[in-house]
Amino acid sequence: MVVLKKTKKTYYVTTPIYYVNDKPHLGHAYTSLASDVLARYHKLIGLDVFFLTGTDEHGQKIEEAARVAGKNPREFVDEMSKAFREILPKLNIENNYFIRTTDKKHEKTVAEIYQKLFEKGDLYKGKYRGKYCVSCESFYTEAQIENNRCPACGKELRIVEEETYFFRLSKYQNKLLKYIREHPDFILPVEKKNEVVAFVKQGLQDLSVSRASFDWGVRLPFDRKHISYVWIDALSNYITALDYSPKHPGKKFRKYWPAVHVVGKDILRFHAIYWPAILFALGIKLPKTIFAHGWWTVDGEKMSKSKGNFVRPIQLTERYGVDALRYFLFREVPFGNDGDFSEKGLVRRINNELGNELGNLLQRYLTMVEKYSNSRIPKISKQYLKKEIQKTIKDYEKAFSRYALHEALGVVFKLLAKTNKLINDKKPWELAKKNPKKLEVLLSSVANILSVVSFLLFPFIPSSSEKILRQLGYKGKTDDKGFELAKKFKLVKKNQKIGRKEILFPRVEFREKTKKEKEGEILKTNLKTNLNLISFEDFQKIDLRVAKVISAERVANSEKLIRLGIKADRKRTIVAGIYPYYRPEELVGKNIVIVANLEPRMVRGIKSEGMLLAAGEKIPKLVFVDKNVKEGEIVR
Ligand code: ME8
Repeated sequence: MVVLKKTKKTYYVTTPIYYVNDKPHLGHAYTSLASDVLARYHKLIGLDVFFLTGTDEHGQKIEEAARVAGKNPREFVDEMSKAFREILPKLNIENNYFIRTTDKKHEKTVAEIYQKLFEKGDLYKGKYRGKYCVSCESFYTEAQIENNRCPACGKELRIVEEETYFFRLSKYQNKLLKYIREHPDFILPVEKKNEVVAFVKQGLQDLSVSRASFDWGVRLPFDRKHISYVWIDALSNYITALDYSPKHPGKKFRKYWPAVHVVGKDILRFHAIYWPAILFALGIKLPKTIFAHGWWTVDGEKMSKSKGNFVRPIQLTERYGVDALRYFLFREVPFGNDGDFSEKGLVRRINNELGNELGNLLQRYLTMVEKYSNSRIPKISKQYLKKEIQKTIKDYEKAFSRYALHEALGVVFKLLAKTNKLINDKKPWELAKKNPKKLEVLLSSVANILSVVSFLLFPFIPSSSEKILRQLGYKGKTDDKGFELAKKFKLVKKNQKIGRKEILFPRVEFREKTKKEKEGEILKTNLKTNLNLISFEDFQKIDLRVAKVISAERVANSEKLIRLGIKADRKRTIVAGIYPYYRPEELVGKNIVIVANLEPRMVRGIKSEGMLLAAGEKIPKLVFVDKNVKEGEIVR
């Protein structure tokens, strides 16, 4: 007889892979936590889940960040990627795999993917000149640009011209529009889908996907001068992590693909346009859903280095606990909307909802069982609030199917409010004297409610849910089988002895930071990053001098570098990243200021002796000095 093994349905959820030029902050944690909530929920309903996260480590931006940190790229990405990996267990995130784009296996498959696209005729060599955002690593058309700013991140755009391979994105425009029309759950939420559709309808330009001007990436097998750049490399992580290769899709890929991609709204376009087109070209099914969530600000402001207002999730979890943060993030803001983080709001929800509605209910209940029932839970077939419980489960599942995570939490807390009210209305202290049978029904009913609630809250606050179940005396697993038992009111056994009582969410106090403390924090962050204070003696060591520019030319194969021949105290060469802000010819004859006693550095094989003074983070403006000042003069 052939025994057929029942195979479970699968569910594959991914986070974006994060750039390693930054340390993990609240925004990164949010996406990863959302994916963890989805992964845990789907495990609870019996699916075989694969949950992927990781880091995006190639590209010019990373190469530059490594240089600024004074490290070689390999050393730099190893260190930074570790920070993203290590934060996961601290947030109680249970991913199945952590991918790095510098993994050998990934790099090999990316090269194979390029090869396949090339052979298919979907890559061709050309030249581009266009407006380019270094930060998002993409080009934009005039129709998309306002005030020379990147439509995705708002940064200043540069004009760039280079030999490149193009991917035939435009070829897939109509196919993509048709696909989106026919698959209503492909891009969510709906408003975001509409934005994508409008964008595609404006007309898609072919996509530049290689560079010949730097090294840190995957070399293209059919043209070794070129390096992959960078969205094909990054997006492919979702399939290379499943051992996909164009030649052998692999068992894991066949089992788990297609994915649900959870992303921030900033990168929806890449996922909902580039990625599907690449998948069309490779002959792979498109993702099941791409869900774009909103953006977190902090006390109404964008998180940024200059403000020093990055919220670091671990500082919060050390103070308030992991579950409190997990709960807050998904209760505070409808999933898909933008939100504003405030510590005050977090404290409020901990005390009012987690502490009062959930924690106190449990304590109150356990005390009743100790006092009236010898620490054992009676088991009665009659169930109070039965209909409400069943409706809660249904509404909760419906909410999850729409990614309405805040609603899923909302319906559970509504049931908790009803349970608190039930206890108040039934007055157990009176029942104990007058009607012990009814008291048993109440105690049995509330145990069942708490067991169901523990499972419903498990995706959000896993360790607290387990603590509740232990206190109810349940010793089994928090898995799909346990959930089934709870739904049938069978999880709590007759006369089950309750466990040791433990306060789940102790009250927390919020103290507004004083202005001085806030300033202190900003100073501390700045000191850690770049604004180190120096002594007057140290300042005197810096030799600032006026220099005359004698010659200027662009460095070959570089987007930014200009080689300057200057004369200060003596003649020397300085290489500076100031193209296209300055044209070489406009600099010749000008008087500038240089740091004359900086250690020489090799830049693209050129010995650079010194540094120019310039102001402005985004667009450098050189410090020019009156022509009458003689070169070599000391600046003080
Ligand atoms: O874009 N609010 O990486 P990245 C909410 N490597 N979410 C935020 C956030 C905020 N303030 N800040 C960041 C990249 N995020 C590419 C992705 S995927 C193939 C390549 C989250 O490090 C959000 O999920 O810039 C956003 O999409 C992601 O971090 C961007 O991470």
